[in-house]
Amino acid sequence: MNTSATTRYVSPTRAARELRRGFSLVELMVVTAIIIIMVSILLSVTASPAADRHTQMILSTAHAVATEYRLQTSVVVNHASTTPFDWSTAKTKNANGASGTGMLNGTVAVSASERFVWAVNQLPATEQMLRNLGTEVLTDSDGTGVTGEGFLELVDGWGRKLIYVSGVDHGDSVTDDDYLPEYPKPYFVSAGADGQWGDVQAASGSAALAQTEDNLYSFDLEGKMPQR
Ligand SMILES: [Ca+2]
Ligand SMILES: [Ca+2]
Repeated sequence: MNTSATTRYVSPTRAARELRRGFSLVELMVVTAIIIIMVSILLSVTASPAADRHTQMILSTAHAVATEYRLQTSVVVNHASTTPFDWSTAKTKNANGASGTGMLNGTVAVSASERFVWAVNQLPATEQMLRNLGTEVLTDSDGTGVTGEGFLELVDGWGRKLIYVSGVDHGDSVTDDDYLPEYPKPYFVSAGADGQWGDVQAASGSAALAQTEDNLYSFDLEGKMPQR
């Protein structure tokens, strides 16, 4: 189809003259500055999504591990108590021992996600699923005074520890409730790019609530939204 009938013909040399007349040095500098700003914005936007996508993959895998473990054992790892595992007995899989409510040798706190990893690592199938995430994701880089207390933890795409919860009821006494959405099933959460957990129950418009906005939750990947 010919669409050039209504287009005014401009010779190449005249077009070049008009182009040369059309742009002053100041205008070119402005255009260059705008391009530099746009490229820097693009780079800052694309840098985060890589970690974001990596975190979503980690959350998705962790959720699949929890599901597989539950299918094979009928056990949901409890984040808030010692049941169904007795932490007063020695833990030989990836730590020497633990006692009390998640305390290693009575002194080092073992987080809920570390208890989750310890539990699913007892099962070869789920241990392999976690191991496939790689040593940068399944790591033991926390601990007080020394690097690592002997329990592996899962970290997100920014290298920060994930939280595991087996279900949150804001009416109960779980102290982590302030930054965890109410959801009756197990889930994993990352603090997101800002590294801040925030407070899901904070007043609207508050800084604490805003910190929760980039948090990533494994239940969101299933298209399910919790009560907030
Ligand atoms: Ca650890
Ligand atoms: Ca956050």
